Amino acid sequence: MYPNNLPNASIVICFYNEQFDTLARTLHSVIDRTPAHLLHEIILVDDNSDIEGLHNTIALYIKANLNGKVKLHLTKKREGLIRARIIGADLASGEVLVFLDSHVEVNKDWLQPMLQRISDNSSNVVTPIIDIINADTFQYSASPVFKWENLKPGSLRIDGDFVKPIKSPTMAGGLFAIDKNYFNAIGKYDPGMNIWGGENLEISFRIWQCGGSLEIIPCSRVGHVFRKRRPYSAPDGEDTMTRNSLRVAHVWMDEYKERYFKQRPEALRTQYGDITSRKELRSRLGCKSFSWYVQNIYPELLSNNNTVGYNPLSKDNNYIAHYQIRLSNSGLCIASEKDVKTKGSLLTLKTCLRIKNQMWSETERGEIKLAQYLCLDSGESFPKLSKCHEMGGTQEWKHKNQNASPIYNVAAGTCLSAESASVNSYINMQICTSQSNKQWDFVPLYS
Ligand code: UD2
Ligand code: MN
Repeated sequence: MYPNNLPNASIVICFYNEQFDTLARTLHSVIDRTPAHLLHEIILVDDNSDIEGLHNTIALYIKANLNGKVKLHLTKKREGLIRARIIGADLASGEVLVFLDSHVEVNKDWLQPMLQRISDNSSNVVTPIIDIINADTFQYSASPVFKWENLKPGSLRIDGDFVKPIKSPTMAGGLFAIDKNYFNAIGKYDPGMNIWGGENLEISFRIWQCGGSLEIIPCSRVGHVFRKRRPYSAPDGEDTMTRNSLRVAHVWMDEYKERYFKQRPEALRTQYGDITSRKELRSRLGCKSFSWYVQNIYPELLSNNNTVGYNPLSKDNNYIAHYQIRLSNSGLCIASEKDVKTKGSLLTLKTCLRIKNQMWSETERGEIKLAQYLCLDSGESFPKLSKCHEMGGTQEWKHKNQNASPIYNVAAGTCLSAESASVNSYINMQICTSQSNKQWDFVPLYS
């Protein structure tokens, strides 16, 4: 049950070359599933799409079918999603801004629980749970990834716990709601960021360090099409993820930025533009340090043997389990294609046998090692065996410790998947779903 007097919302949707039907699905779902008195307007920002005729098609469609609620704006030049969102926000006149990607489907009662948290406190910034729309079939399914959030033990005890807001150190970036005045007061977005990437961390750090809070609202769910690759690049080929990340690091991360450079030494030579006005913003708002953020908002990062604070020189292996990894409802297990000591070896399915190249050991920090030697690493799209770097990320895995569990990689955000349920078929990394080729059993060894 939600109060009647919730603030109204301007929904800001930016797009560049979005497929027409996909965009129409986004718009119709918002109109169908948002109570009319809460939907102040939808602001659709066309970021100078260059698909012939697309803008016109959309303009005509809106005029014929959605007139009144949807306002279409065309940017003068390609701005990138960050500046396009600022443009959309500046055009908005509702009390709350809700940002959405252009390929989503909002679910039932998606907006009210977010508005309620914002009306409780205007510095609460909130996100829905992001469900999955399959990029091949466009079918909607519940997010399995959400289950992997690191919740404190005991935080899900009674039914009511499942609907409470969950504080989150960062957001994915695409889908969130924020009080409009608060958005303006904390400095919108960094307009020096180009095209795509990094703005989600920038706004997350800024919200926390400057006195707000960021939370996931489990009762609000929005499906998003996760694509296998990004279908566009920057017009001049710039690596905007690196540029934008550098701006985040230099403005918000204090001495912790050195850790970024340690991972990405080549970034020291990348241009990132002028950051004076963002540094001024930070001091004007009197924001806290990044070490305050790490210690108070994401202490798990320090205690988890994770990249920050973890001593990479320690070689002690605390094994917590030894098992074979069997594809559920099959007699096939994950094995290295080559010898267990061959770095870079890919993985395939073999008939389950208790032999060295099917014997996996899991460590306390979530690594899965073959024959207690090389680590299972998510790789680019094919997982492989790599030298253990003890830094988490691509070598940190999560699963449910029960049969038919997905095996999720923390850095990749995807799950182990068999190309097919047959001998010699390769293991790859895919978006986590409940399909049978992504369900694994842990068959204990030595028990
Ligand atoms: C994620 C976010 C996305 C953004 C991005 C990091 C989710 C679900 N998505 O990647 O919102 O935070 O991380 O930057 O959390 N667009 C433009 N102009 C451009 C490029 C993109 O308007 O130059 C639009 C695009 O059509 C889409 C939105 O911006 O509606 C986000 O882009 P995306 O879907 O390619 O990003 P995604 O989901 O891979
Ligand atoms: Mn997207």
